[in-house]
Amino acid sequence: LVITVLSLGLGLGLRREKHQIKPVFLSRCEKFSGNNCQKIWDAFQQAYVNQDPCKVPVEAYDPLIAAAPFKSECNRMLFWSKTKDVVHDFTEKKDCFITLEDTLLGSVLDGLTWCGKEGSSDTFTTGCPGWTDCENNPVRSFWNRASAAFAEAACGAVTVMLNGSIATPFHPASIFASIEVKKLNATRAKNLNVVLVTDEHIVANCTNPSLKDLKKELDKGIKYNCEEVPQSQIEACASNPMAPCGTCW
Ligand code: AVW
Repeated sequence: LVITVLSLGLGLGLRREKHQIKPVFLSRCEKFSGNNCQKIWDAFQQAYVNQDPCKVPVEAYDPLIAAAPFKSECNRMLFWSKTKDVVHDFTEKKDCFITLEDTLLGSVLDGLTWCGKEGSSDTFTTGCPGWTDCENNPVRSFWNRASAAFAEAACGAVTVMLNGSIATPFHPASIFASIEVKKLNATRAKNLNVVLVTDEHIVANCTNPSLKDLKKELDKGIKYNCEEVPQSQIEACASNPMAPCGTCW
């Protein structure tokens, strides 16, 4: 029994050690120079630590966004919805566009799960609410807040990659539709270029009704454009180091 309890305790201790979020946060953060990563970690933690993990509002992350604001990269900002893999394959290989996940906060927290607990100053990475378990969970509130700030910073020509293999490429429940489009401001953003990514099974083209809704929802003054582009063409361009950014589609 003593051995069982000991090894169980050790096992739990090791498992806890393995899932520590702070070293991951700091090492990812340090890859971006010129930032006080400890200060950014503190601003991150204060959003959810010692809170009920279903009661973390988006505003809880305001100090974090203030500690690591998004730069306006005119003509280079890329949004996406249901195209995560093709988009990040492209941005990893070619230095043409910046997605939220290429920024400091986005890359530091991409793929991570975290939450706090009332009466504790710890950060937990297991037993946290899932995306749809409750609306105001720490992970979902972060992505909603970060997406809003990223879209507010958008300027010049803005690009979004949408999925032409699904019936509703511009889905009202998506972060892109429910948050980002609403934050695009015509004084900064001049164009929205939709790249509708298609494969062999084209379900939606640029005449899709949901894209009419997208056009309607845009701030007056933002010019709308839509182009259907095969995924194979995007992948080929990503893999060709000689192809200039403007020639992929
Ligand atoms: P998405 P969005 N359960 O491909 O427009 C778990 O639909 O929403 O694109 N995770 C979820 C759920 C869910 N129901 N819904 C969304 N997510 C998470 C930030 C999950 O991590 C960038 F700037 C999924 O991979 C893009 O322009 C991700 O949200 C925009 O938001 C994307 O869902 C993409 O969001």
